[in-house]
Formats: sequence, C-alpha cells, structure tokens
Amino acid sequence: MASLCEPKNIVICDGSQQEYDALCQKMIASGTFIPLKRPGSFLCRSDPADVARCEDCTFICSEKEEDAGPTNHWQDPKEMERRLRGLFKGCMRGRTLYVIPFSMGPLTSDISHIGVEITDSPYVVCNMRMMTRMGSKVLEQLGEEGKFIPCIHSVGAPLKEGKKDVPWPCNVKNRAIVHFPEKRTIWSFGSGYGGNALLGKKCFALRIASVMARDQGWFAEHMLILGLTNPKGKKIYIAAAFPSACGKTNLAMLQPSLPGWKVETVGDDIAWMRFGKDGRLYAINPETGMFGVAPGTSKESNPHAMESISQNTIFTNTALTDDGDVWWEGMTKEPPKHLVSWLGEEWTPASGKKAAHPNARFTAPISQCPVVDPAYDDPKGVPISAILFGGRRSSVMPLVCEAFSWRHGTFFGASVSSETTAASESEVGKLRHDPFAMLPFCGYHMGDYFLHWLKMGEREGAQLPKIYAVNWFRKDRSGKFLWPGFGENSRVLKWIFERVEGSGNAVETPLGYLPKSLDINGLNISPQTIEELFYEDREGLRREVEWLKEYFKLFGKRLPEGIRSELSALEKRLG
Ligand code: GTP
Ligand code: SPV
Ligand code: MN
Repeated sequence: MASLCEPKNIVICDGSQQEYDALCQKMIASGTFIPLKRPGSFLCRSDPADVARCEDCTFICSEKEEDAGPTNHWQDPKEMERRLRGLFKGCMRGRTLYVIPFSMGPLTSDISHIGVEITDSPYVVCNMRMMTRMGSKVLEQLGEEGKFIPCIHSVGAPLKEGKKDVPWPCNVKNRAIVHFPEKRTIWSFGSGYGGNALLGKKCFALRIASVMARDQGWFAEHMLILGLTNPKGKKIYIAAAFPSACGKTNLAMLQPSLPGWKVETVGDDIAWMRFGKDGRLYAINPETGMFGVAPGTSKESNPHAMESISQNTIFTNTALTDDGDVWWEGMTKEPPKHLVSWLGEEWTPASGKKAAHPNARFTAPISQCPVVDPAYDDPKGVPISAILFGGRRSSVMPLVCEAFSWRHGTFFGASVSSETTAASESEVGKLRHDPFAMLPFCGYHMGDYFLHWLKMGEREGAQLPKIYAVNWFRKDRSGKFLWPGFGENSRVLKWIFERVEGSGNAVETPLGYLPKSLDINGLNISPQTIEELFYEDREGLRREVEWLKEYFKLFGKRLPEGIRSELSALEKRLG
C-alpha cells in the first residue's frame, strides 16, 4: 500500500494516550481541530460537501451482480479494482500513512474480529481510537499469522511540498466506499466523514460482517443493545434496529420516566449476535464509542448523552459559542444570541439558517456514559429477550405491536420503512423501505438476508427473543408528534418487559398483539391521543400491504416463501 499511495512517512499506531494527544495537537496546529472549553474536547468542521454517509458512492463489488442484490450499488470487482488502483496511485503524497490495528469486540471474545485500517487522516485515527479497541494490544493478538480484515482509506487529496493543508481535505467528486465481500476487503476514497471513513463501523461491522454472519451462522445488525431492570431488580436485555437518526442512541441510554425502572447501555448502533450453548441469543457491541447525532440532544431529551459528552469528545459540524463551547438546534430552548455556525460563519437567530449541520455528531467513549452496562465489555455478550424494529412513520404504524412468532417478527423487520434523515446525503424526509434498518448496510442480497433470519429461527433448541415493531414518530393532523418519546418510551419498554415475563396483557389485531393498556401514570396525555397512537387505520394498512407487495417484487425468486406467506396472511387478516 505504501508503494501504491506514496506517503511521506508511515506511523503504526500504538493506541496510546500520548499518541492521541500528539495527533490532536497536530490537528489544532493545522486548523482541523478547535480546542473547546470542555476538557479534552475539540470542534471539527468538515468540508461543506462532505457531511454524511454517501449512499450513491457506496458499492458492493461481489463477483456476481445478483449476489449484491437489487438494493445495493454493484460494480464489477475487476473494473472497480482497476479504478481504485488509479485513484490510490500517489494519493497520500505529502501525508502520513497511519496503520490502525483494531478489534471489533473485546479482544478475548470469540464473537470479535480484527481489522487493520490504513488511512491518511489523523481525524480518522483519533475517532477510531474512541470507536474501537485500537493499537499495540491488537497487533500482539494478531501475531504473525492472525487473520484481519484489510481496510484502506484515503481522503484522496495529495499535498504538494510546501503547500498549506486545508482543515478538512477530501475529494468529493471521486468518492467511493467499496466492499469486496468475497475477498473481505474495504477500500474507501475521497471522504473523511463518519461511516465513509471510520471503516470499522458500517463498512466492516455491518457490510462485511453481514456476509461473514450469513456464512458462519450469526447476526451482524444495525441495533442498539440495552439492559432493562424493573423496580423489583429483574433484568432483561433488548436489541433494537431503527434506521439512521431514528432513535437508537437515545433509546440505548434513556432515563425512564417511570419510577424504579432502569435502562443501561451496552451499545448504541451495532450488535453482533450469536446463539449460546443454552440456545439463547447473545449480543456484543463491537464498538467502544458513540458517533451520535448532536441536534435534538438536550438535558431534557437525553441527560445521559449530555453527560457522556461533557469531556474527551470530538464534535463534528456543530456550532461554536462565544465562550468556546458547542451548540446545536434543540440543545436549549432559546438559542444563544451569537454563534459561529458549522460553516464557520457568523450566526444570529435572525440568520434564518441552521447553526449546526443536521447531521452534526459527537464522538465519545461509551465508558463515559453514566449508565453504561456493567456487561458492556463482557466477551460472552448479553442474552437478548426482545428485538425491536422501528422507523419514522408519521401515520399507520402503531406505537408498539408484538409479533405472533419469529417468522412474523422477521416479516416486521423486512417491512420496516422510514422517512429518510440527514444521516445520509440523499433527500431528507422521504418515506422509503429500509428492511431491518439495513438498507444501506447489508453486504449481500437482501432476499438472502431475509432467508438467513428465517433459517436462524429454525435452529434446534433456540430460545428465540420476542419481536416487536415500535414507532415513536406518529403525528397528528397538524403535524405534531403524538407521543412525547425519549424517557417516556420506558412505558413501552415496561409493556415489552411484562410480555417477555408472561404477565403483560394484549389484544390480538390483524397487525399483531397490541397492549390492552399502557402504563400512562403521571403522563399528561389525553385518551384520544392514546387512541390515535394505536388507531387501526385499515385503509392505510391495506395500502401498506400493496406497497410492500410492489417492493418485494424487487427480490424476485430470492424473496423467501416465509416472507411472502406472512404478507398474504396479513392481507387476509385485514379482510
Ligand atoms: P444513527 O447514529 O444515525 O444510527 O442514529 P440513531 O438511530 O442512534 O438516532 P439518535 O438516537 O441519534 O436520534 C436521532 C434524532 O432523533 C435525534 O435528533 C433525536 O433527538 C431524535 N429522537 C430520538 N428519539 C426520539 C423519540 O423518542 N422521539 C422523538 N420525537 N425524537 C427522537
Ligand atoms: C448511521 O448513519 O447509521 C450512523 C452514522 O450511525 S455513520 O457512522 O456515519 O454511518
Ligand atoms: Mn447508525
């Protein structure tokens, strides 16, 4: 790679605090990092054209096109390799090539896997140090013969001798985030942002790992993992898949409004799950940090997130206050009178523009979360009792609904749709299908992925989690959210807990089991609003079925019979 990329020098990262601090100093000097008033924290402004995952430049280059499936961008692997070799030729001139050995999951866990990312971005190195277990200990574990996933990243902006660098080098025009599922390698060019550049995250832990999981009989999912304890001290673990910027980080560390209940965080974005010898499904969080959405995060909505980011945090694309702190939309009711926006421009409330980018993010160690679960680092993982699927649905979908069976729950996953968010560069607010919240992250044919889920449920002796669909985002006629969300979501978690325990009441509906009653003690909500949250919109549901039928046609013969028959069963129940 060195002879291809021609870097000025090479650094093998040891993962130490000194190394991290030195890189931060270097980035302050180059204008990439602005030190903040918060201890150990920095603000970074990206290039305004490189602000989120880019789905149109993300490719799955399987040997055969049909194996990437209809939901992925495919290109011939040989042609792509040729293109990449061209792009990477000399791409690191004038820059340092960093070698980042990292482990996804605890080093001693048999669910974990190792990767090595090569990058020319010190920003990536610092983020990877928070997001993964990184450095010398990983190299030791690898030894001479150890297996790892090669991940190659460049911002694609060679630096001429004597020329001053820009704060956020990138090469937007030539961006390509490329996965070779058979070779299990990742090449990413041109972007420095998030999932495009921190290759352990979406590229490895989801796109490549989903292929490994299919082959080896486990799950790599876009899911948070939380521990839920009732007032009597009984604890269960829950995993939940919501599309990007649809509430995983917030649910993972929620402060329950219900007295006596407790939520603890194992993970906020990705879950790797395997059956244990006892037949239960065990989950680990392969990451060690959070790359979380800043806008909307406040002391009221998510006090635990606010505490997690009180120090040692990298903020990307938030606004800067006059006293050297960060701000974003939704952080306080009243915006400050003056800010410097994410674009580096003077900002006042009269500007009529957003001060922070809608996909502004914080990178913080999960160990700083005040409610981090004691088992978050446990190599065995935690046993999962319930799996939730959800999305942003302004109508039709109820607040919560329980599946009749694993197969029905798999159908819930397959039928997730959600309004798009600023986490990806495409249009925002457009309702689209996003099966299992994995549309941008499944490394193979989505129809085969459905089949994998169905097959895993047939495993002998499996003690399968119950499956739920949830929707915090239903709106009234005036466009206001019906449900207060955040800490109040504990009321839904309570019902799920009781169902798992066998004590919760439910009514059967065409869609699945709905709560007979929800605990709304102490919540200021009208009975009509509750009714609307659960309103069975038959017309809407019939339209939903038609829309799904159309969508599933995409998968042709690779749509599993189990999904097809669940859809017809729903259609029949709707009458
Ligand atoms: P990714 O990191 O992109 O995968 O996102 P995520 O699924 O972790 O989403 P996150 O929890 O960061 O939430 C994204 C946005 O949704 C934030 O602006 C939140 O304030 C908002 N949000 C989260 N939970 C709720 C909720 O229960 N109700 C409402 N109305 N908004 C919510
Ligand atoms: C997402 O988009 O789902 C994220 C952010 O979690 S990124 O790391 O950029 O993929
Ligand atoms: Mn995510």
